[in-house]
Amino acid sequence: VNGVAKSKTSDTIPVAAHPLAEDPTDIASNIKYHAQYSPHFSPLKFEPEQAYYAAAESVRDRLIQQWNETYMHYHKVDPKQTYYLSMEFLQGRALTNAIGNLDIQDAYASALNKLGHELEEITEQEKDMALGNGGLGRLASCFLDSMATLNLPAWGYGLRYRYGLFKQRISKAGQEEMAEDWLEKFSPWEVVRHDVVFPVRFFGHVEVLPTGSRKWVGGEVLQALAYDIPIPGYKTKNTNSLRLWEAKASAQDFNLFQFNDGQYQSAADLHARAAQICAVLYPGDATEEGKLLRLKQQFFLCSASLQDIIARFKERKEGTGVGEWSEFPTKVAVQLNDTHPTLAIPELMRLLMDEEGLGWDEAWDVTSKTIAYTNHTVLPEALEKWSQVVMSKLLPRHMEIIEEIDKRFVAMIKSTRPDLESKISDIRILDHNPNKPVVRMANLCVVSGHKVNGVAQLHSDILKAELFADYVSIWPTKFQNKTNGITPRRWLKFCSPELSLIITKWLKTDKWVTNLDLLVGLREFADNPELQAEWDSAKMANKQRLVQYISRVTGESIDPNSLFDIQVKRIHEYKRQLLNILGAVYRYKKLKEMSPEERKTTTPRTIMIGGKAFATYTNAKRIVKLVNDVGAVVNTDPEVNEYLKVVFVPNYNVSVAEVLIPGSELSQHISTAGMEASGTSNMKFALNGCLIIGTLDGANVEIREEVGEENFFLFGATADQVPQLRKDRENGLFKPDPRYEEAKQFIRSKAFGSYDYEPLLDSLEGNSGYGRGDYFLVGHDFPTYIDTQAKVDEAYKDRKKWIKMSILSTAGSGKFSSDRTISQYAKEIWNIEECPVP
Ligand code: 4GP
Repeated sequence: VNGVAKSKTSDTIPVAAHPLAEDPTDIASNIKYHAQYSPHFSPLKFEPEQAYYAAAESVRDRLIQQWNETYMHYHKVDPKQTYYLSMEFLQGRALTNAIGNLDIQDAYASALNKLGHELEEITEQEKDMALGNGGLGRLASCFLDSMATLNLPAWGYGLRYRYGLFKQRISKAGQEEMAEDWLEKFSPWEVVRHDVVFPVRFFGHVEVLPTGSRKWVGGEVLQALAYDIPIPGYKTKNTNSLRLWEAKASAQDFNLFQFNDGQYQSAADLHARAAQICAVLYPGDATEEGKLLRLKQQFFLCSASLQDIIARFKERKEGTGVGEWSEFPTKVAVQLNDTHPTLAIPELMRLLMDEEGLGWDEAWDVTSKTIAYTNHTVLPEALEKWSQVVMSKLLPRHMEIIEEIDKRFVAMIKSTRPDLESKISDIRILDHNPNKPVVRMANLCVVSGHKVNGVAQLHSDILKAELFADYVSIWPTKFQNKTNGITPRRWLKFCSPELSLIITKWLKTDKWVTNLDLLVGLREFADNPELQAEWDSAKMANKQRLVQYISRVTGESIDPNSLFDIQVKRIHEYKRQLLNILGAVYRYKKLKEMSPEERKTTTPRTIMIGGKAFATYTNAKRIVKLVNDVGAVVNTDPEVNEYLKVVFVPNYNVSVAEVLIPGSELSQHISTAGMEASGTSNMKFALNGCLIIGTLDGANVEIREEVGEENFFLFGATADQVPQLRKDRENGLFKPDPRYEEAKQFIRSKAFGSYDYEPLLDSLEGNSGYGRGDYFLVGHDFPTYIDTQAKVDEAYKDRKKWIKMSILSTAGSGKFSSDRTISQYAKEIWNIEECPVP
């Protein structure tokens, strides 16, 4: 069933080791069974690492059981199913999540106790499954959790990167990137599916058959091998799949003759090329080779996934005799997570026409009804454009299909919308710029998909008013908003168990875990001193945990009574970590100027910043270096370090977030308005009772509405002011605040070491020019940022009031459950329904 090893029977293993044991003694024996019989470790050792693998394998047995039942059930009912295609999934650790969702946490804790281990120590052994980069990858993983919890037939498809995203190390030079070896030992969560393999072709040419139909032949063919990760829902049997593809070459491609002749490399040439495909996420794309590799990765994901989806569609139709292709969109919804999987569009067209024999119109009808697209950013550099030359070489048949889609779109505009004729060159898919002809992937998605959505109200409004405005006039009902969400299981219940217990106690129910709107019930107790005291002590316990973590990974000792102020996200100029650190520099300078008495009246702060800078993004790396340099000076300055610490948290990932967020009190979401599509960590912080200092950007707008403006520290220009402010700047009308000049000057004075920060600071100067002119408006927003930070300092002095605001922040976060988001996708885009396993 579902290609999984037959379940073990009692004559091969002791009865007590039954995979579904409930009793801690039986679970302990099950764990021991895995420790002894799994081939991975010596049975003589049972140290935390072995205990982790053995415990994980015993949990996996349960997951596999439920996962098989789920598969069988979907197979029988044959509901419409969603497939979420994404180049990234940031799953984080699985063990805590799995036992939490299966509601067997306590049994596992006491089973491990019996074996001489602490659950917490065991879960710490697990490496994060680091198959993502940022927001859209973590969003995909939250979505998987919600899909299973809501009993929705919905799977994820991605790639099984050998090294995923890089591991960040901080040295004197700043950020260093290292390969993240998440598979160093093995992953107990994946089930390799030798029965699920599809060929994926690259290069070659198109042949015209005598029938007139076209066929893509030649080139090189790799094999896509499936690895399934079972995805359990919270307290439900439904266990969905995240299917990750690995690229392989077959034995025929191993040239034994060459090998025996000593030509080892060329003998295994295709095997080496296959290994490149799934080596890393986002290989550098400055070179032509890098670009080609990224395109190969994208196509590999799309082709393997669609062949699999089609095979399942046919399999479920078998025997009923109703294999009509027009039914396909009533059984299949494909969601493209940003433009990376856009090639799913021409690939589905190709499979339907060239492999299944459909005509263009029929194939187009099926494709456009099946596929929908989510946009996650308006940054121009992130809107993918692929060279037509490269595309024609790597995917000649797909290029033909894209050309045809483009041609038909242009013809449609000419015949039905003459008013748009002057804009055709902007809105068509192909950009025929003679210097660099490209395919515009976002345009291909909008033209071909049946729905397009943004990820927060403001972002969706901006898409409609700007980026996709002309398309809105053509297809007014195609565009939607789906405000992002986060799973309350991982991001509250499991990462902050103390706070969760308090919430459950005061709401007199734990139903909030699957109905987050219930949190609003906390509002009536926000002034209650008893709740406040409990809340305060739970937050303090989380802060203490964070203190220990920081000490362990950075050696820095931080004061748990200081205000914990956190900004964690990818390092990017638009996210403005530079504004944060300039603010810290200014704060430091002012503290230095104060008398010891005066200092005592200030609010002590620990500013923590974490995030990875893309390896080739020079300014982002300079920002990382600056944060570290400022920390090195401030934290060793005996005059001020009682009042201020600046800590760079290395190698930010999901597990690190699970320690940082529960211990946070203030978090910074300070992007230039209009540039952060949504943000999702803002939701996690707010849910954990952390107050936000932020701009009116992305989902901040909605968070502020929900938690109440009095519980949100707002500053900065609004999205509609930004264009004029940039123009003013260009016209030399910007008048910098003296405090801003002071902060920059302090860095220039080499107060934080001799590193050359001039190129970074220079990006803030001048009126315009590449990398200059303060495009992100740090200078404009600096004064209100500093003023608002002063308000934060004042508010923190009133402990009772702060705790009340914290409670109200959690109480107002109900909207941001990914269960809500996914229900909306299910109803308004996918048209799928729940299919609970009995
Ligand atoms: C991110 C956006 O930057 C972030 O605002 C949003 O919350 C997240 O997607 C999920 O929608 N974008 C990316 C990306 O991660 O690679 O473009």
